[in-house]
Amino acid sequence: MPKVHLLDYVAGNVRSLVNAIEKVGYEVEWIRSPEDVKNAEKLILPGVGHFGHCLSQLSAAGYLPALRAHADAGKPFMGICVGLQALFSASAEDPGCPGLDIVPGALDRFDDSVKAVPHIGWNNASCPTNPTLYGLRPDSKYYYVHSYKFPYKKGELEALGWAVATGTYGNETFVGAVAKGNVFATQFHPEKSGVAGLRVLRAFLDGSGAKALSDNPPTGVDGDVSEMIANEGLTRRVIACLDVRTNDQGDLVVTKGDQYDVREKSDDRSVRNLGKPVEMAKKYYEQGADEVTFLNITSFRDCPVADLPMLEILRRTSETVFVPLTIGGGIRDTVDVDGTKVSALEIATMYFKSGADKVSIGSDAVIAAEEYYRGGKALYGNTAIEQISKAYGNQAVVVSVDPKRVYVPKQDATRHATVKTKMPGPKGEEYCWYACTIKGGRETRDLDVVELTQAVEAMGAGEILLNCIDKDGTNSGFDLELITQVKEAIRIPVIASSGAGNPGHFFEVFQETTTDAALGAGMFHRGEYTVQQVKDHLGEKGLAVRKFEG
Ligand code: 1PR
Repeated sequence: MPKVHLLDYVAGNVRSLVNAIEKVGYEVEWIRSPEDVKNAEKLILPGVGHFGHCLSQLSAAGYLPALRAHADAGKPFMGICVGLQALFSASAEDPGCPGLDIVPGALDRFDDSVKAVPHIGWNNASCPTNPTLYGLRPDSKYYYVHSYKFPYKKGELEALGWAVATGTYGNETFVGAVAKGNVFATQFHPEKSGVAGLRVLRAFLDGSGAKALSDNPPTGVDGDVSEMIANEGLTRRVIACLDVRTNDQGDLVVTKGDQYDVREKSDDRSVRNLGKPVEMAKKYYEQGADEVTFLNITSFRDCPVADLPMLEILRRTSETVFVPLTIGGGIRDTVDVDGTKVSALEIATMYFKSGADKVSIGSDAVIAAEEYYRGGKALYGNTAIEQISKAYGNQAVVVSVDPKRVYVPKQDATRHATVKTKMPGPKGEEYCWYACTIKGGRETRDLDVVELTQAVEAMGAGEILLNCIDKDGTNSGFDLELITQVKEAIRIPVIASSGAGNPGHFFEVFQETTTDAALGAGMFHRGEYTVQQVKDHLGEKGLAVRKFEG
């Protein structure tokens, strides 16, 4: 197999990139020292996380001159995500840290006053001067996850000979990909962008992208770019969730509860078995799921370090599923069976190395939030959320919330943030607050969802997976009141979860709230609806969705 060199500086989930490269017929050789760069013909600089962290790691290890020399020598060079950002001169994320300065200009942060940041999801990369730049297509969508971006100004980079593809988030148009000569970089993750992303990787690896560009170099921006980018934007994200646990026979199965009770109603009360995790993840990928989430729902009982089957599930899934994978359950400091202490960061690292893109933290986030308020909102950098987000970036840390409704007769009957509800309580109570729980709903705490989500946002969580125990498995639609309350409290994206029973419920949650994504489980597992049907329905109702490219 032909080779490509990949720079390994511990930048998160490189396994997915390796899988994607192998899928398009290339073999990866690792660069482990600046000396190795000289032997590289085609070189990829992957990257997730923090601009300063990436650049200072590369600088400390002596890579920067070698990378510049590779690019100057005219050899194929590709940057991905922070690997694109590293090509610019600087970033507001770490103003004191210089970039490679191959592309002039400084990155800034998305404005979060009117939209959630990070920008997470499927967006365009449209290049008016070269519409098929490196296999890009104007009507395809690509997976982005970032808070910082290079703001697009018409003609600015083009005047310097760069071909530029853009995406639009809210009222901001940003650089999604740049190319000039032998250098190509994407802000999106081609390895997580399904078939559309594999096409881009192939165009870099087989040289067809660079050749087409040299045959047709950009000659300035023709036509009305604003018209081209008017159709762009983030699509509505539809996520399939698989709750996984060992059944009474010892097999790891996908299960699904009603209000978190996953045992059959029949006399034997066996664990409901809805299928095999890897096969089901692949099925949902092929139906067009924008992400797949695995929740190891009994991890609080088992020792996650010994829990090799979950790692194996990720490894196998990431070989065939080229959309983002999230893993939750048991991400906390723990002690292994042999007495060795293992930190949450080490557990997360194992998951990232096995193919996860994000980890989801449940119980441990509640405990950390309680500490945060007890300590007068002080941050010491010692929580799992802080440590993982510092190492891998905020976007890699999801907090999974398992709230339960607590009804009260009056708004001031509790110190907690209440909502006036359209679904009164058993005694006709008109108000409720949402109490956080731990251990899969088994323990309720004196902490409400507003307190929890604000605390974890301050700690560096990048996204909230908002379940609702009252709604879980009911097929009665999402809890719109809960979602609205949380969306108003925080700036990071929210995934609405629990209660989806048909495609109309997805439309309702996108229409009635400002949720950033919506997740379904039971209705997909029971085969009542496919992910494709949900997306078709959203599309028919006029919402932007990513079409699956087979
Ligand atoms: O606390 O960090 O070890 O994480 C444990 C994780 O396992 C948490 O994310 C928690 O939500 C999850 N979990 C624990 N027990 C259960 C259970 O069901 N008994 N599942 C559980 C949570 C809820 C959703 C579900 C939606 C959609 N699953 O993710 O997929 O409610 O369902 P629906 O569309 O069928 O209504 P830690």
